[in-house]
Amino acid sequence: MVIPSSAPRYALTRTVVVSFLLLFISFTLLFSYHPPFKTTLSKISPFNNSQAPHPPYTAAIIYLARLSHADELLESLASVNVYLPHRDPWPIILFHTGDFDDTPDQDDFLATLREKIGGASNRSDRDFSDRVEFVKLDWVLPEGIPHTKEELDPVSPSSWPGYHHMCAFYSTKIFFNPRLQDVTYYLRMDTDSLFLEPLCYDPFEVMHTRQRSYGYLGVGNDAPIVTKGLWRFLRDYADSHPEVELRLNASKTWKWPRGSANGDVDLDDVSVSGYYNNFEIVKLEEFRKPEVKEWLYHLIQYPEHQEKVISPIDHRFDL
Ligand SMILES: Nc1nc2c(ncn2[C@@H]2O[C@H](COP(=O)(O)OP(=O)(O)OP(=O)(O)O)[C@@H](O)[C@H]2O)c(=O)[nH]1
Ligand SMILES: *[C@@H]1O[C@H](CO)[C@@H](O)[C@H](O)[C@H]1NC(C)=O
Ligand SMILES: *[C@@H]1O[C@H](CO)[C@@H](O)[C@H](O)[C@H]1NC(C)=O
Ligand SMILES: *[C@@H]1O[C@H](CO)[C@@H](O)[C@H](O)[C@H]1NC(C)=O
Ligand SMILES: [Mg+2]
Repeated sequence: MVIPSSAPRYALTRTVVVSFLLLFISFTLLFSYHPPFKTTLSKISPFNNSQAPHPPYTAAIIYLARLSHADELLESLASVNVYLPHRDPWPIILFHTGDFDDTPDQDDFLATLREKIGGASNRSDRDFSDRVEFVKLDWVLPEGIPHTKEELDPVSPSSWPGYHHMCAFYSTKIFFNPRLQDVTYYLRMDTDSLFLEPLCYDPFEVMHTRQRSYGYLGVGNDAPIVTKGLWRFLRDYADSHPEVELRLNASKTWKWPRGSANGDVDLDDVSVSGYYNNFEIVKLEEFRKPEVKEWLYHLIQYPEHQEKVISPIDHRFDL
């Protein structure tokens, strides 16, 4: 796997950043390399929002929220309010798993938000806090894996199962979430993601006018401990999907790991590159294409696949 030496190395201390690596893989399968999003943005002139007609797309800013992280979420929302320009007052969707079920909890949160940002923003005719929506998610563990921490022995017991649900949500389920059905682009923010200075362009406009599918912050790689089995899974997938293998073969940036056939390299020690997606912009339609759905379908079947995983050294990798 080739990672440009200039690629930022983020301290990805949290485990199983599967969400971003799976996205990376999806996109590696789908698209040839695009230069990082930010390199293209400087060419775009600042957005002019005076009396612009409705754009031919819809957008949303999304978070996965929890009450325990309400303070940092408020900070993040305040930064969106102040620094993110927009041609339309797109909704801000706070996905949650029950923390905001009660209307008083929602009202309290919004009241605190209003207090924090000081009333109506100047940039839209709709108050910022009026754009906030709460959307409940029902998280269920996949069939085919043990459902207790003790039996499952997850790589990071302290973050089981929430973090793992989060990964499954952002890597597969989100593309088919009913609330996002008619949304063209979403911008994901984590509760600890912040805009630090004004953005001089509307990112959704940029995605649209430049016909982009994905915008991201950087490329990094996870500790191999959290991606065990992934290379073999990919290898199996490519074997059973020649059209995918053909695309991988043709890619200038994608490489199977070298040196794994002679026994020197255990694939489980080889890191997998992925997008660092605490901030990302996604064109949903791209992830709903049949060939991507097929990949996502295989991903969610993975617990069963694990049963038939083979020897740690796979000779087919000596390409
Ligand atoms: N509701 C809910 N939200 C969660 C849970 N775990 C993580 N999140 C949220 O999901 C988003 C992503 O989680 P992070 O902990 O930032 O995971 P990450 O981006 O892979 O890790 P970092 O690189 O350290 O940021 C954040 O907005 C979290 O607040 C959970 O168990 N429940
Ligand atoms: C912004 O757009 C409006 C309407 O299209 C136009 O009249 C105006 O001149 C534009 N302003 C700038 C600074 O480009
Ligand atoms: C909105 O903008 C006007 C001037 O353009 C300014 O006087 C006013 O204080 C602003 N209001 C807020 C809430 O920022
Ligand atoms: C991809 O490349 C490998 C190694 O050159 C080759 O064995 C394989 O047949 C190729 N696959 C396809 C689908 O072209
Ligand atoms: Mg994060």
